[in-house]
Amino acid sequence: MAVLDQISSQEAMALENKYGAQNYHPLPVVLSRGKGVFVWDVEGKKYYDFLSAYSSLNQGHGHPKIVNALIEQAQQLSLTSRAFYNDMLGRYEKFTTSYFGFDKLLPINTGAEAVETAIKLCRKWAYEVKGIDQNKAEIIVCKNNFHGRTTTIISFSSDPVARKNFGPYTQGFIKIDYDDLEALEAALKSSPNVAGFLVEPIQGEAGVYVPSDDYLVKAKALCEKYNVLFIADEVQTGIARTGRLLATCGNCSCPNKDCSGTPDVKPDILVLGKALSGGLYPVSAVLANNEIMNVIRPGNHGSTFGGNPVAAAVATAALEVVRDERLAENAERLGEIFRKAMNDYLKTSSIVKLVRGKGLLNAIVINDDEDSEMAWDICLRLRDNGLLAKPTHGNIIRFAPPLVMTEEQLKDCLGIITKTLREFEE
Ligand code: IF1
Repeated sequence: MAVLDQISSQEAMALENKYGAQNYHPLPVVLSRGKGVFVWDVEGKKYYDFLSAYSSLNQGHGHPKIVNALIEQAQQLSLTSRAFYNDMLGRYEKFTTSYFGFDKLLPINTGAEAVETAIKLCRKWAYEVKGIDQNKAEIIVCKNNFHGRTTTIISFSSDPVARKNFGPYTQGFIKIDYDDLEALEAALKSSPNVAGFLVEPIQGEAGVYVPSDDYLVKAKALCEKYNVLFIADEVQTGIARTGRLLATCGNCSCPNKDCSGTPDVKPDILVLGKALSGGLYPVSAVLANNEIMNVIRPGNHGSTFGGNPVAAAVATAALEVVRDERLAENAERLGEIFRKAMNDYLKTSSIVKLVRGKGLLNAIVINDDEDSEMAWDICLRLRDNGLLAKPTHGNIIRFAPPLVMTEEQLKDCLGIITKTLREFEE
């Protein structure tokens, strides 16, 4: 059978089970096409995509502007490595640093690589600028974090499944409770070697935990007080997902100039990924101002594909789509509609106990224990009813559609979600 011969869902799943490492437990659906907010399985059944590849497809599947940028650049020049200059990287760096309001950008590929880059950058700044003793730098992280799956990152993970049997672990991390300013200040005071605070503005994988309104702004102020770098991991929350260009808001070029969102919390180091490319290509980035980024010198860091011309072209187009189609505003508006409708449903539900989220990063908590199968069974029934979502931890279902969704489509989806949930009500 040639690789591109038409295959059935069952055949596709059997091939993955036989020949693929079993590092995931996917929902049993085999997708073969995507357009906008829709995906189709190999048998031609159509679904609303309510995961967006974990907030990578904020601009929707197959956005023509981004696809064309990919095709045109790929036909022109795909990769030079950084051994030579290319005509795309500098222009992309200028556009993107201005878009988010930073002096410099370090281009990389995946979110985890960008987080690793931020850790290295923070440590080097600690030794060369702050003056911390060699190999003593500490970075504060939050329990129940998710920042990727490399060995250093899982070294400070709270998830035993992500961490167990991958030791020995990287040292230099202090774990504190999320959304706990007292714990943060205590950690900042605990050692003169604290270099940074790495935090998700909303803890996505943990179950879409939205912190208190003043958490990020006060955490940033504490970091300033103790001369510690505030590192925002916006890989999942960034690029308009939470109703603003960045969940930390920050001096951005977002069209919501009169944004009434959380006060500007400008990170010292900003980590981006996922929807930076609209899900078309692995593109991530670390942004910082000169006094931090200039500690990086030739030979300190890099990657073969980091900053390649296709990544530059695709990310530029993806960011232009976010700006020109005002996706942050759409996410804000539709998110309000979604949470209101789900909170109305919750009032008469025996199974949904909580709805939380910001913009179009939302989740419902099923009134069941962590290891119950109900959330999984609900997602299987949602699939049967034409909508794809997946549980995060146990009894939490994340809902994150592409930000290009229309109000009419959202209301259609709310009908599918509430109809499906009713099938599980006692
Ligand atoms: C999986 C979820 C998990 C991230 C944040 C860095 C990264 C991610 C805040 C790393 C990646 C992905 C990874 C994917 C499932 C998904 C995910 F939170 F989005 F749901 F796992 F927790 N920072 N999140 O969310 O970026 O290296 O993957 O490009 O690994 O299962 P990456």
